[in-house]
Amino acid sequence: MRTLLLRPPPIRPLGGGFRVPPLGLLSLASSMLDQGLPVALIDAAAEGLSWADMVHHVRLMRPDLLGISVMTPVCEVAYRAARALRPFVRHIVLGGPHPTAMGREVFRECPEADFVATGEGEHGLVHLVRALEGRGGAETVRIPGIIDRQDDGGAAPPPDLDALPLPAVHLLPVGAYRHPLATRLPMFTMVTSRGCPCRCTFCAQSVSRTGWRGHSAERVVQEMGRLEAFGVRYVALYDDNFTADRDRVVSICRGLMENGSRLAWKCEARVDMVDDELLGLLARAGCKTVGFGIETANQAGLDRLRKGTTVDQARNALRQARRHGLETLAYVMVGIPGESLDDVRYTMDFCLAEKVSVIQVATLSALPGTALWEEAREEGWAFAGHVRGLLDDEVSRTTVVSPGWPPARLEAAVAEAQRRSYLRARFAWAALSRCRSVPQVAALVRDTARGIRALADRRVVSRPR
Ligand code: B12
Ligand code: SF4
Repeated sequence: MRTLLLRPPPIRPLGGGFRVPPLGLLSLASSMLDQGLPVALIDAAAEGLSWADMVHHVRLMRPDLLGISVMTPVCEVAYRAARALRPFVRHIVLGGPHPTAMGREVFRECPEADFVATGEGEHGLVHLVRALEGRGGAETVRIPGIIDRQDDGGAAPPPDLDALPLPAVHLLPVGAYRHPLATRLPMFTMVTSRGCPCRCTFCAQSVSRTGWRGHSAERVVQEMGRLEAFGVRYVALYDDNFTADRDRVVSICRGLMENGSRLAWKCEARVDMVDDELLGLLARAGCKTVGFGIETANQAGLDRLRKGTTVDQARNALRQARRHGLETLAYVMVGIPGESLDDVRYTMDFCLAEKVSVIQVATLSALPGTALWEEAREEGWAFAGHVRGLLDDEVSRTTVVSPGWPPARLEAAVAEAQRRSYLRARFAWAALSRCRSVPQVAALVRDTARGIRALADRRVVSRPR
């Protein structure tokens, strides 16, 4: 039984400064190997494969099972791959955040799919492969976490994180990955926890609907050490909420320092889940950048999104991080119901006054499964407009037309905020100082030119996390 897990190439190529590993597929592949099941993992985006190359590879491999990950705003990429590869594979399973939110509806959107995987997929995939091996063509599988055309196996229990095998990093082209904030190369990514204890209305969170669960500090230190031994020099931690358990973060930082780790890394945190002492410890343990979901500097806007934080907490967190020499990344949201263009300007003034290193501006977007999605449907808000990626044209997502934010106003506000964010000496200097090689400088120049062209087009733009 041959299984192929595949990330298709982008429809339009991403800028040279941004390409990160498909951690979900990597975790699935690692679990399969751990169970003695053969698996191939192709990151066509990182391998630089064209669509024709990808079809050629799969035609030669003829896998029995093809697995693809789907995110709502870019589901068309996954569906297009399923259509193109259908003739060369026996079964197709789609998993990830979009199938988790949509369930059986995915069969309608993508008739090529045979199975839909919901939630964290490690157990479901292993059981599906075993069932397909043994069932000799039966139509239904009834596995928790797997929906087939006849049956729904129900929810899969979330895996014990520390029981999952360490990621089989060798399956991916480690040297091909890039992140604009990486201060060194090679870089890789990791998640040390899944889920989040908070409930901001716009957040799809990850597929973990069970609150927050973390790997033990020992396991995190071990995994980072293994990446370092593999030659990786920078790690972007993609946890939704890295600092949710303060004691765990303290142990991770101490563990890294005791091991003499030389890794540089970044993480994401909530402004109410850091403090001066913790930020100092992060910096001493190799952290270079902390990303904060600032969203808005207006308390009413934060409350409207049920963010659960205050503007003072945001100011303190940004100042404390800076005091410890950390770069700060602020995620800012345009289109919050009840806010005006002046409110957005005020938020940008706030970030600029706090000398935030990178300000990422996005529009309010309602993803299925979120409280905002329900609110938008109940209130009859239109779903319209596309958010185009600054460096990646296929990062487009439906934007809600929330009260007070007709598309033209939203577009103008985003364009103005992005100009203020990206056309800044501080931003340019920080980006340049992160470059360690001539190709990195060349990629920066290319991406900058592309970004400036996009800004000049005045398209509604947003950059991925
Ligand atoms: C890293 C990341 C990225 C990376 C890389 C994504 C990738 N290909 O792996 C980058 C930065 C490129 C990215 C981009 C975007 N992202 Co993103 N991203 C994340 C982030 C922070 C971590 C993902 C991760 O690695 N998780 C850890 C792994 C272990 O979990 P996982 O990927 O969910 O995989 C598990 C399950 O989903 C399932 N599974 C996944 N795939 C499959 C496939 C099969 C066959 C099976 C059986 C199971 C299965 O099993 C896996 C193991 O348990 C998540 C938030 C989060 N914490 O999950 C957002 C998240 C996935 N991103 C999201 C979004 C919206 C985007 C963008 C569309 C953003 C935008 N502004 O437009 C872009 C799309 C860009 C593009 N062209 O593809 C949303 C998706 C919501 C949704 N309903 O689809 C999330 C959940 C963030 C959020 N809270 O809103 N993202
Ligand atoms: S936006 Fe951040 S803090 Fe809010 S629920 Fe999502 S991950 Fe948690």
